[in-house]
Amino acid sequence: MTKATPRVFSGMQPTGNLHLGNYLGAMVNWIAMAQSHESIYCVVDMHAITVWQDPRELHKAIRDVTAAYVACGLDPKKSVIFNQSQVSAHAELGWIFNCVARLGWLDRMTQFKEKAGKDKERASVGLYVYPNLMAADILAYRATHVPVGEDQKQHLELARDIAQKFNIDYQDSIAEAGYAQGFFPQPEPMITGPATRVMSLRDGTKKMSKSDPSDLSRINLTDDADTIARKIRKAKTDPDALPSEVPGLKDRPEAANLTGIFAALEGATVEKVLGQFGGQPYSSLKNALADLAVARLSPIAAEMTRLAADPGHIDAILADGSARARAIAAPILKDVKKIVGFVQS
Ligand code: AQP
Repeated sequence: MTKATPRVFSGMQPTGNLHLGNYLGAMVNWIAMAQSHESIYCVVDMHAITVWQDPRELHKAIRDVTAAYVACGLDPKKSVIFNQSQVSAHAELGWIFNCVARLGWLDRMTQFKEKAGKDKERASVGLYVYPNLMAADILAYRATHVPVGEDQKQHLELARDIAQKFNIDYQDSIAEAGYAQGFFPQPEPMITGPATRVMSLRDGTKKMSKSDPSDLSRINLTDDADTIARKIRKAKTDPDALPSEVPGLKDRPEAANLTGIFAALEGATVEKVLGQFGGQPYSSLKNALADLAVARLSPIAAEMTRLAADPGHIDAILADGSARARAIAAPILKDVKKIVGFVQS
């Protein structure tokens, strides 16, 4: 396989407010990886429209998510920050991957089944081929590392399958183009940290999600201190005291979720958190968690508000990022077209 230069790519959908799951599951790893790697972070607006988005709300959400990236600590001078629809390489490579991926592969995608629900005949075709576009997002830059939450593992495996099938299907053409060991790298999913799957505050068996109809199910990065404290106070719990050791969390999804969130925010292990709160009622953990979450998230919310007041500045970040992203993707897409056999006059 190609020994590609390390390059990080990831994205979030502007389908609403970013929440604690997006932050702990993905963003903290994005920030860490941006310190040591070339990094490209996208606001994936073309993915967002796989389910209906009101155009005015989408327009605002793209800017808000960009502001959240910066407010969380990404430096737009260091990382490439842009919105997907401004770089046509994603759509172009996505089409080619529609012709590489097999229907049987997409049929196995659990996220499509969850999002399409019972009436899959009415789901958009875009929602079905979403993983092919996601593979194109990553491979348009020949990215090698993809920091994501646990829910994206299956899509990442599909991106690896697409890269491999492309390399095999076109191996002669790839060699002729001067690539001795395949064209696309196998992108590595980076699913790390104590909160790779943050669960809903209303149901510890369901993922915390932007599209959950209950706002009480998630902590948004825009929530103020009182709202954060109220949501944590109202979080679902079971009737028992907290266990003192990790095996005691088995079959107690709400206890596991709240201690996991505390550990991730504090930068401690779950063992240590249980050492502190084991044997105590939930209220002591909830009070401490509310203080910790407010201390950690309030500065982000304040910075988002400051950035939101200047949409021109956000648009300038996206324009600059798009130009840099286009410059990286253009020669890669040119080679892909040559490998596939397209005439480029
Ligand atoms: N609950 C979560 N725990 C840990 N990581 C999570 N991520 C999302 N939810 C959690 C990670 O955040 C990144 C961006 O996700 P996305 O915007 O592409 O959409 P998603 O995964 O579909 O998240 P949502 O919030 O559930 O959005 P909707 O409701 O629009 O579908 C990804 O790395 C994801 O793993």
